[in-house]
Amino acid sequence: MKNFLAASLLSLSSTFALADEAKVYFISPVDGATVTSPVTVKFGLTGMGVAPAGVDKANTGHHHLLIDTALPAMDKPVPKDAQHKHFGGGQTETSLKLAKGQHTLQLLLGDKSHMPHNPAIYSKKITITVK
Ligand SMILES: [Cu+2]
Repeated sequence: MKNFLAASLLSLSSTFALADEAKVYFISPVDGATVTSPVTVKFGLTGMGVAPAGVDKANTGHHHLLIDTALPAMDKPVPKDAQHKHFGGGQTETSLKLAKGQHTLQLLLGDKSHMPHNPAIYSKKITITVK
């Protein structure tokens, strides 16, 4: 009985560990894609839920799209400018106008106050070419 309990607890904790691994990623475009502007950008998220800014709910956040820029400071709210777009309404896609040439895109999840989570949840930085 004791062994059974220990085994159950073990499988329970490994389930939680998996659920903890939240991931944000681009559904489209894919890394290296050649696209035309406006670009439809779709955000994917697993292991967490999307909630609008201001909603205080555990394990949720909203998307930030970083355009042609590096990750911002992780101990401050995500900046809000042309290179840091907030999707505080809980949107999971956008239509993005970009000049011709190469651009980088990266997603960073933020909480109700636009703060990155701890640990921060961000996507791989992808490079696309607008023709
Ligand atoms: Cu935000």
